[in-house]
Amino acid sequence: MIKLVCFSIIALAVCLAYSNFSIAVCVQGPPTTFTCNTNPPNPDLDGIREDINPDDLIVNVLPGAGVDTTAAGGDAIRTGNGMDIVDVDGGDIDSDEDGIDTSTNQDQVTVKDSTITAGEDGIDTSTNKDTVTVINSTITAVEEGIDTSTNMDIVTVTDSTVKSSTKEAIETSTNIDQVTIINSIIMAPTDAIQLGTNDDTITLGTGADIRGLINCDQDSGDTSLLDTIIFAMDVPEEALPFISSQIAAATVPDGSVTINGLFYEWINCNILENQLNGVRNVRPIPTLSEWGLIAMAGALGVFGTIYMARRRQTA
Ligand SMILES: [Ca+2]
Ligand SMILES: [Ca+2]
Ligand SMILES: [Ca+2]
Ligand SMILES: [Ca+2]
Repeated sequence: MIKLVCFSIIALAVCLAYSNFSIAVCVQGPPTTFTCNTNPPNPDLDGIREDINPDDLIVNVLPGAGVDTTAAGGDAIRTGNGMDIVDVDGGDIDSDEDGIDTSTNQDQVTVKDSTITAGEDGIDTSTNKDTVTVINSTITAVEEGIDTSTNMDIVTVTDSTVKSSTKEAIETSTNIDQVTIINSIIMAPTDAIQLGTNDDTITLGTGADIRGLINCDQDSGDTSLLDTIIFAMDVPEEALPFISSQIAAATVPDGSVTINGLFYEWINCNILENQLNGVRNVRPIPTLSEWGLIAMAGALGVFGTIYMARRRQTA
């Protein structure tokens, strides 16, 4: 009887230890690395769930691979308390809860050429200093598109769309956070970007299309803070003095300005920094069909010259 109990306890312990590492269908190996590829089942319908695993995990979603937990429930990719690295490259992530949730500790999430559709947060990196980089991707979330929570976080969005239907598209919460938006649509019903308490910096590059408010400090609007918006977009050289004067005249903590036809409105921000880059209106490089026309004109000219020369000789 004691033997049986012992055996059961050992079996249970083995089971628990094993389950800690074997929840995902995405291929595991080495133990702290998960790779989602295009081998069946694709999309992975169970997702990766490492609820409180303290290990530092690496998750790679490779081009063409998908994780879809909309039927099974739960987050699509959830890592535990370790320092985790999640890299989605050409992938498709779907969940009724979070798309990617990296939990506590310093995590790094990179999403490139991918789509994330989430019923809760698109990317939730929880506490500690997290880095989120989104390139050429679409994140559509019911709650926050990107939520980096407490501690100093760095969020960079390039050539992408980040959209929330009920909350903020980007929310960085407390501590000194840095958000950079280049050539992207950031869209939410009220605050498109919400930076929490402490001195945050948001850099707006060329094509930063913020559809909603930039809220530098959701609770206070404390004037002793140094929440900064940096306007760092390219503008036509001839418009540079006028746009610069518009930024100089814009008000804090609440105000607005229009640059390159895009409207920016902020609340609870303290400093507006002008890093506009005046560019000369360069003639665009001819397209292939235009080159074709140029080549044809050139050829006709050459043939014309030869023809005229021959006529002159025969005359
Ligand atoms: Ca973590
Ligand atoms: Ca974290
Ligand atoms: Ca933060
Ligand atoms: Ca702030």
